[in-house]
Amino acid sequence: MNLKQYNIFKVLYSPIKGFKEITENPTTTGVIIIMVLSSLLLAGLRMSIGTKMLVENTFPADEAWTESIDGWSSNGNLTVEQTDSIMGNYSIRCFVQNSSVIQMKKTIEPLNCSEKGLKKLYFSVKLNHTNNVPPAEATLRLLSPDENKSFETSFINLLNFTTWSNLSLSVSTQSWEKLNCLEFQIEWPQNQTADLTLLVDGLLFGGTFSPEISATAGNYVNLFLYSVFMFIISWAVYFLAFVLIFKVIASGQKREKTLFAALGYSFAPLIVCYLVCLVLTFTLPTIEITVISRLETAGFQQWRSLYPVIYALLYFVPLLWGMNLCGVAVHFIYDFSWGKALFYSYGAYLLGFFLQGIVLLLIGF
Ligand SMILES: [Ca+2]
Repeated sequence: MNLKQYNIFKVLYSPIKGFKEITENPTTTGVIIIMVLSSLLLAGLRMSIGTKMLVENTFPADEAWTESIDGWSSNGNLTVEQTDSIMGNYSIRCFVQNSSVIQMKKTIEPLNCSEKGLKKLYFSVKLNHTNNVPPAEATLRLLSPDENKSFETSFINLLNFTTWSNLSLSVSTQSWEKLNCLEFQIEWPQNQTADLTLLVDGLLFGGTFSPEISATAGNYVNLFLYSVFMFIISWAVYFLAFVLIFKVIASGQKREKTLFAALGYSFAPLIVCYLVCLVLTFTLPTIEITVISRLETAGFQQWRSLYPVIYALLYFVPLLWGMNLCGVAVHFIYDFSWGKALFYSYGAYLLGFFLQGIVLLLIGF
């Protein structure tokens, strides 16, 4: 196949000549090639990003442990707290009257931590003592039915008093095979009895990572088909916007077929933008996204510094480039002056951009 005959690249480096030829001989074959090339690149770009983002596997996979009081027990009153939570919709709230100790326990199905590679425990806690006295000790215990296998650690030095403390503790020293209970205990000096509240949220095990998107042929094909689908939606919606506008200002001129083909060619900049983005992502390091993301690490900084460039290349550059290409096309299709052609093309293109947003919202993307 000789790509040259379809003017795909001519509209990029010499748009006036390119669109003159396209309007004289409108064909959608070139647009189909643009669709395939841009979708192959976009699928590659998504995969490149997805394979470099390693997401932490957690157990449970959702927030189930702190969304209901199932399996929880305590030395006080247990409720779910809706107005003060860190993850999900609820935290677990325990209230103890006139005491110096508060204790909460979560019993779970026996869990083989070593088999699942669970090395870290994440949790968030928030305390309240009615007289605002800071606690003297805070203990986490991991228990198994075999009492010889228990793990206990103090986290008093990691606690904020009165605000949420988001903690991650390494539990890799234990080769747990049957962990079935997690216990939190906060103690105040014995002469400091008061009404106590303890909130627990975001209780999860973690420690292993897997790519957000695995590099498999099946995933690549899915991403490609998704990109093709998005391309077709964009093409149809922009065409609708241009027909709406040019029906009014160029009534009597039946040039829809030419307009349809020319609009498809205005997506040619996507090939350049996606290709540059793809090459840029090759320079980015692999990053681990933990339950508590550590944005200060060098890898994240590199991602963050490239983010505006990638964002511009994915959205603004194709939009600005495409609307100018449409102006050139409209100049030839409707025989408008350059000023008039560009003016109405900008309007129609922005209407298309807006309609596209609505359509994507309606179909749930
Ligand atoms: Ca929760």
